[in-house]
Amino acid sequence: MSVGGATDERAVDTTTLIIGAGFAGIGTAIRLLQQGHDDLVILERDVRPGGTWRDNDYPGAACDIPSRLYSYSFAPNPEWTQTYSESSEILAYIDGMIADHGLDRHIRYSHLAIGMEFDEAVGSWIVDIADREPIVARTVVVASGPLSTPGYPDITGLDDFAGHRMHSAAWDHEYDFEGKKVGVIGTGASGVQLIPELVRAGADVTVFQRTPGWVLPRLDRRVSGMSRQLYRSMPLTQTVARRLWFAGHESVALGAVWNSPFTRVIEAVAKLNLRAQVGDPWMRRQLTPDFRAGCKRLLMTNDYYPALQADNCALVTWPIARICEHGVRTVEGIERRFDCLVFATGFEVSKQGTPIPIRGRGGRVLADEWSGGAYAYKSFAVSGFPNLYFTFGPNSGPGHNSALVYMEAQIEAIVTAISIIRDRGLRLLDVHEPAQDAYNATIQKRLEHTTWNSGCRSWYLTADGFNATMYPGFATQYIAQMRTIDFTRDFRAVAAEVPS
Ligand code: N01
Repeated sequence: MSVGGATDERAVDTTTLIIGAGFAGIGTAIRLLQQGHDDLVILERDVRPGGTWRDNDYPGAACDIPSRLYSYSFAPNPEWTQTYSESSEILAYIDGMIADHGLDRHIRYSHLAIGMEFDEAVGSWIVDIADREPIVARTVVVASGPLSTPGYPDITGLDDFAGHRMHSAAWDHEYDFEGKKVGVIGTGASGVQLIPELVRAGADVTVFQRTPGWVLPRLDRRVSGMSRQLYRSMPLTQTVARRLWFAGHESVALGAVWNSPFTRVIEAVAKLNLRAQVGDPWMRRQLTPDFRAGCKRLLMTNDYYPALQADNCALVTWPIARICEHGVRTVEGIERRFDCLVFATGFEVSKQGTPIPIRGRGGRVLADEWSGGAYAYKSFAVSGFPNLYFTFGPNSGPGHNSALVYMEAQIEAIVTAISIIRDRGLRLLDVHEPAQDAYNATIQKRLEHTTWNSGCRSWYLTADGFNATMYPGFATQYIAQMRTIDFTRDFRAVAAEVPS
């Protein structure tokens, strides 16, 4: 591998190391290559790229954000066949970007990063990789995604179940659901997509719901061949469509982020949707949320409520007491027997942002620094951990707009930082702690006025209600803050020693 060009030339294997070949890692690599950063390596733990869209291939997996907005503006895709694309099409888009930009030669598959330490003297990160030699890199981008490890619920007897079991993020495609008695735990964004498919597949489905979510209609339609031809021949039409969807989602954020009268508007639309789709008053009551819309992810689906009312589906709202050898017992004492249990229970987020142990300047351990709640400067850099950048770091979650819109803003900031290190021949670039503290004080203050502070429970919040996940504002504001980073005022730059 080539050399970063600072004090100890042999010590640096690669200038930039990206951890993860999902959307964030691929997007970062494309923008780095476009800026002339050819010396980069992407570590991927799996044998295929795609991250969340590779792992979440349960039946019905699709994006609940319109495809025009769920793609990079620097890699538009005129070929989307639906307003909301299915996971296979999104994966094909990722594969297409890898092919178009020749990224495969940069990706090291089956390379699992397991820890990293900053060598201050050299100004580089030593990244440990399972069963392989470490790689030394001038800069590292953590793009491993906050929702990458399947989460199982803390229910007594979880391992006692003798039947088949699977998680939405680790689907068993060999299993034939037809005629099987299937219990589904979890009714979040993944649950509402897969439940209708299990009902359609002829399973006898029992849905265990702990908290009903706010459900909005999904305005999906096929994109005609003529429209795709238009998008291909006039790229401007793609930009226009993207802007329209962007504006639409910014208006949703008005109600779903801020605890405001607009929140009532979203709730009213969702209640009308419930009334239109569910005739039975008892069932409507069971499906009516008791928290402010936006606190959990809004659910966009047209076939979830109909599926719950199908003859081969039952909704159970009694809390689960325990999982037994043959099924699930609820608190009223009834044990229901199943052939298969499906967990649509989300992801392990406790280690969010620190998927691996990270040791920075002076031996500072990131997990310790974040033990009271994760924080960063503008979500992408942490003081004491120079030359290290995060995609989807603390308080960067979009909630109600496209993750890719936020990601693109992060990527631009990261590429700028890495270019500064290269162009100025720096050993390290480290954010000033006061700048980071001031930023986080503002973020936490603004969070007070959001729906996430309205007393609900959500994976966005820690058990004691701290929000290190979501950005308290509009995508427009987030993009603006990422474009106006003052690298001179807010960062400490240390030049590499020039060998005499
Ligand atoms: O997971 P979740 P998800 N007993 O954590 C329930 C992204 N995503 O995989 O609400 C009973 O939202 C839990 O109940 P409750 C998106 O960012 C995007 O669905 O905690 N139930 C809930 O119903 C999303 O936010 C797309 O009371 C238990 C469910 O399990 C994120 O992924 C599509 C329980 C978990 O819901 C996660 O969504 C899909 C227990 N002990 C997902 N523990 C797009 O289209 C948990 N639950 C872009």
